[in-house]
Amino acid sequence: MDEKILKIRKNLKKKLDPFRYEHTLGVAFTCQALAMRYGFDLERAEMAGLLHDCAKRFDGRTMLEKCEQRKITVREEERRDPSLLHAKLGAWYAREKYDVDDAEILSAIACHTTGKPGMTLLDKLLYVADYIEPRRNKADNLAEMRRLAFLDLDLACLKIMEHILSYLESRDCPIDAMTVAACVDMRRAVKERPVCCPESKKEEMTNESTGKRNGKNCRRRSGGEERRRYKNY
Ligand code: DGI
Ligand code: FE
Ligand code: FE
Repeated sequence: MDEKILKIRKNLKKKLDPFRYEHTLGVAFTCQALAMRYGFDLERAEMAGLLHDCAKRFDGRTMLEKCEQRKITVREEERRDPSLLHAKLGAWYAREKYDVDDAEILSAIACHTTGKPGMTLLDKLLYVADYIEPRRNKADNLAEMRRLAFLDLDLACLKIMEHILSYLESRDCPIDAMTVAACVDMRRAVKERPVCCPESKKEEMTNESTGKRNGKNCRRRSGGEERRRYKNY
């Protein structure tokens, strides 16, 4: 794998502009750091990071043409805003030109711009890494998201999605239904996830709020509890 990674890196250095290449390295590195934290294979995380923007070297019209030539399905929203296409076109390049046959890596590349409902761990690692990588400097919540990413990946993902949506709304940008669906799904996932309580807290739990999951005592987290946890970071 090492040799393959080096070859891809060399190729991307030639193909991408220097800023995009630096961003790419930052995302690959951040994917690896998050993979260490959340227990994902480091090489697969690096590969997803390295290739995620490999198609971001064409203008919108060219990407639209390339998708049509390659019979890649283009939704109405993508036709209206073809810059979104670099994600799925990138997944095509990863498979056809960079010889990646790992479906999870291809999925993460394809959904890295909008997200999607039911994101896998790798989808989330890449989505968050793309936003927080060290050379990003525009978003006003970067410091907070960089910290949160290593504490609670799902919550970081949700906060980033919400931030992007409000940014797009404030600028009257067309919003892809997939971006909204991804955010709604992540909000549901964060709200519904169980909290496994430490032994010492068992007695604090009422019968009503106590349930069993994976053999451990759990309860559903309320919105208030979620907000308190987040505020404490
Ligand atoms: O390719 P990058 O710049 O590294 O990052 P990216 O692939 O996440 O693209 C970032 C841009 O995509 C960011 O400015 C927000 C935008 N974006 C995400 N969802 C939507 C969107 N833009 C529009 N118009 N509509 C969306 O639904
Ligand atoms: Fe991108
Ligand atoms: Fe990117």
